[in-house]
Order: sequence, then structure tokens, then C-alpha cells
Amino acid sequence: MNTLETLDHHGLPAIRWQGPGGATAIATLQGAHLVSWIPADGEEKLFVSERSAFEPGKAIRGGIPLIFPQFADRGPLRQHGFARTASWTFAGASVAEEGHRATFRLESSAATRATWPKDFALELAATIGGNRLEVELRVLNRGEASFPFTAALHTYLRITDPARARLRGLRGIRFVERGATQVETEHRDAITPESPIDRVYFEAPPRTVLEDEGRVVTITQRGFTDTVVWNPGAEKSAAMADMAPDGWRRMFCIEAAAVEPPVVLRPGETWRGSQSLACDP
Ligand code: TA6
Repeated sequence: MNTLETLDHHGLPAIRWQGPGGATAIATLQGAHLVSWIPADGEEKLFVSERSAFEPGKAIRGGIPLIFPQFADRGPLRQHGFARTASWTFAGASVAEEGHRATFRLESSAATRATWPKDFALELAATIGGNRLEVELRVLNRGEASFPFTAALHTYLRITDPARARLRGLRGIRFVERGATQVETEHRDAITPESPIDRVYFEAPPRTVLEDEGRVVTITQRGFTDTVVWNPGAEKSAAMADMAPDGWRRMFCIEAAAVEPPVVLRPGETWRGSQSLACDP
């Protein structure tokens, strides 16, 4: 693949590459964080807040943050764990059947062991081609004991109008609202980001569909058992330092997640989870 370059993305080292059909993507080495994906139709599909920090050690608001080894505040670590702010290495580019792939790696170190005393290796492989993006997370347990983890690909999809955006495919699925303990069942055919939402849907179906002003993105997940749907709404958006007051109107997080129960990984084993996004041509 000869269409790969390194660049400085708002001060953070990053990789940009091209896939078949003219698709492009950019990922920062901090967090192996996808901050742009433009498929063959030429339109950016990921939302990144124009007020996001791009500073070492600070989470980027938007794109595809990789959450590991703790989802949200479900454990003793800092919110969403350390992988999204850690420095990853670029492990190379390759040509796959589905398109052009960039792979990033993060291994346990003295710094990660200080907060989470486990031996692990993570790989994040992002493949683009035509109208598709596939992101796969691999977690290898290099230690001598099993460890539990929770994880997510916290994808911020760009929308143009919260009144028209519709997420379909979660009807009949059990969910819990953030901060609540009671498990409820989704009764709607279509979920809109018009009112704030922050839910984990358990044992979610592998496929959901986001419609937005005639555009359709099919979201497929494998390995990840749960789907998280998040939009902070107007009030919370206005209170966030890294979000414009109207930021909520332009994003909808549809996250492939492994939250409940946590994954328990045995020594020497590798766990895989992926999310793919396909835009209708
Ligand atoms: O995935 C949903 C969520 O856990 C929400 O509760 C919300 O806080 C969001 O993630 C963003 O978290 P962050 O740490 O990036 O501000």
C-alpha cells in the first residue's frame, strides 16, 4: 500500500491512509483513535467536536475512542480506562480482502501496570475500502492468570438533523439507563437523539441501521455483545468544555460494547471484537 502518510493532526502524531475507491481515514497514535473516515462518497462520516482537546493524555471528543479495560465508571479505573489516552505504536499497513488496513498496537508497560496490573497486548486494525470501515480490537492475555475487562468502540457518527435521525434494530432489547439499576425493554422501532439518551442495550443484535436525511449507515458488530447508545442532549452538551452547545445536534454515538458481563480472558487467549460501518451508496 503506497498511499499511507504520517502527519501531525492538531499537534498529535497520526497516520492517514487510503483505501480502494478513494476512501481515506486518519488515526492518531494516541489511543489508535480514528478521527476521520471519508468513504468513497466523499463525505466525512465521523463527528469530531471542533472544541475537542488534541493534547497528550486528554481524551479526544469524537471519532472512535477505544475504551479499555473499563467501560465508563464501572470499576476502579478512571472513566473509560486508559487505552484511549495511551501512546500506541503503528504496527504496519496491509492489503486485505475488504480494503486497506492500518494496525496499531499497545502492550502492557510499567505505566499501565501501575493502574492495572495485567500483562496484555492490544491490536486495533482499521480497514477501509469503498463504502465500508471495519474496526477490530484484539486483546491478548500475556499473563499467567485470567483477567476481566470491559471495552467499547465508542463511535461518534455524524448526523445532520436530530429530528430526522433514526436508529433501528433495538426493539425488544433489554437496556439499562446510565445511573439506573432497573432493566427495561426497548419498545420503539426507531430511537432518535432528539432527547438525551445514555443506555447500554444488552445482548444486542449484530446489526443496527442509522438513517439520517436519506443517508443510511448499517452498523454490524461481532464479538461485542452489547450496544451503547449515547447523545448528551442540549443541556449536557452546553456544560461540556470540549463540545459546542449545539454539538449534540451533529452526533449520535452507536457503540459496540462488551459491558455486562465483563469478558474474562484466560492466559494465552485472544479475544476479538469488531464494528463495521457500511454506507449505502
Ligand atoms: O458511552 C456513553 C458514556 O459512557 C456516557 O455516559 C458519556 O459520559 C460518554 O460515554 C462520554 O464519556 P467521556 O468520558 O468521553 O466524557
